Amino acid sequence: MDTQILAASKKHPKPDRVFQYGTAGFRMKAILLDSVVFRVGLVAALRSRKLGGQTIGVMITASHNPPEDNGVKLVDPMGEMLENSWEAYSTELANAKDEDVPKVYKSLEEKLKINPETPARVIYARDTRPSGPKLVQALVDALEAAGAEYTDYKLLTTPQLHYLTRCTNTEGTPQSYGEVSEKGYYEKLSEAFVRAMKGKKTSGPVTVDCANGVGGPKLTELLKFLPKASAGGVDIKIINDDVLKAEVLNHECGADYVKTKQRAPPSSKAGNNERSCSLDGDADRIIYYFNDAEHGFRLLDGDKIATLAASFIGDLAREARLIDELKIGVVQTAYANGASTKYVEKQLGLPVVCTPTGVKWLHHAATKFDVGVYFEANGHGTVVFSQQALKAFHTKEPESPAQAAALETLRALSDLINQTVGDALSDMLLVETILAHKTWTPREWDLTYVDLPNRLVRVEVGDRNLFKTTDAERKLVEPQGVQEQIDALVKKYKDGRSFARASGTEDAVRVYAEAATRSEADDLASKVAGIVK
Ligand code: NG1
Ligand code: ZN
Repeated sequence: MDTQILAASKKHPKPDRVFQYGTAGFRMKAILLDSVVFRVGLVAALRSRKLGGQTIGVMITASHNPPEDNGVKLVDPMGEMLENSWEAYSTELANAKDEDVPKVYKSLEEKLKINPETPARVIYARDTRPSGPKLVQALVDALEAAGAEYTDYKLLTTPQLHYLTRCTNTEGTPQSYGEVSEKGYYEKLSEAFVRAMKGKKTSGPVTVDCANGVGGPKLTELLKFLPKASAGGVDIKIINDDVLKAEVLNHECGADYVKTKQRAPPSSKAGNNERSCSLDGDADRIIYYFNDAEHGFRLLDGDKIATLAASFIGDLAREARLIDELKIGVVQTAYANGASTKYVEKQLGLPVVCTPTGVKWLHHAATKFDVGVYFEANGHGTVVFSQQALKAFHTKEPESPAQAAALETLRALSDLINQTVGDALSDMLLVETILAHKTWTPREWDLTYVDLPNRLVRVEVGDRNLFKTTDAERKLVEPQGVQEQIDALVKKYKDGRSFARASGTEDAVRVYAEAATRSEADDLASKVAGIVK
């Protein structure tokens, strides 16, 4: 195997760079990624062998980043993000000299007590970026050199690959997560959607901006499985679904554009008070918004989706008389608007946990609840249900028709929601279901609480690694003295809150600030940015 790995590795030489498995795997300009993807393929094989031949997923995507970027990340058997300790092994292999690749591979095998005879199984997919096919070749070269079995799922959304990874590993067991195919994914979602809607109707259309990414063709496919709008489906108007022109991906559209620019994509023609949403380039994030005749653009971000889901599921749990036996909670990051946190704690009466940025942290914290709702403010999130919760949904004896109906809706939701990872298509159907049940327009949803004005600033610094945090990234411990200066400033602002942390995906420090008024939030953000600069 050594000679095969060495020969294959030589075909994928490493550029003079230091690589790091970050918040979302490896992500950078696609031209730098060839050796990284090759070595990630080797890690996937090792990981699969370590787990007794369970299937590992590899996704090639750079999500909301520009078309010339790409990235690669690993998916663990239950569809979760790669276990933390393996990020370091991936980084180690990614940075090895070309000629040392077989040696580092072998040393990992020995250190982790991996039996090279155990089968290795890997599935993979990619988004629509033009650099994808070449990177897939690098991956295949690694899988062959490492003697792994593999299946190419071609173009998929990131959450579809997570779904397939879990389905593959649970096939034929009582924990089966669904049929192991793309069609199985659409069938599962559409059947669950029909059950969750229970004859309720959505009102008016929803304009879905697909960021000109893989979400466009996949949503078109999903629509073939959903009932027509007139028969209880959703009237979906797809925009920005051009996947043939590479340069338009995430360009003036998509969830990241809408969230950061706080405006609808220029291509959107949605009328006042009409629902709109935007996916990102690999369809694992979603943001809702609408235009209010009086107040203009209104964003319904990840926090608003989390609060909507938590309130609906909380009500169902009460109706199902499960509220005392199930622990329901919401997981956020420091970027969640303070008003949303207050709303969950005070209005919904549910606990909120704050974790560092990055879905893996949120997901992990959410699994500590029976029903864990987690979302990043930027729209990446989902709901996870414990085995105990699922069992209760299926075995609780209802004593009234209302209780039976609530249990049935909970069962449907647990199938509708992609529990492996945030999934824009699944989250969209969840939001549509909840709004239909509540007979809410986006306006009523928006009015549940009022976001505190906030500002996110990107600050270029000499060395972002100097910024070390604690308390779920809400406080700086280094550079010394900086946190004290931030604290002193924050005190001067009504409802002020601000923090600074090094980005895990960009070479910069991010400063977030919120306060009672727009001008105070802007002022606080720029003053804190001035401190960290
Ligand atoms: P960084 O660059 O570490 O702030 C960004 C997002 C995260 C997450 C990751 C992965 C913000 C403030 N940060 O992380 O929420 O989505 O990218 O894509 O939105
Ligand atoms: Zn994404």
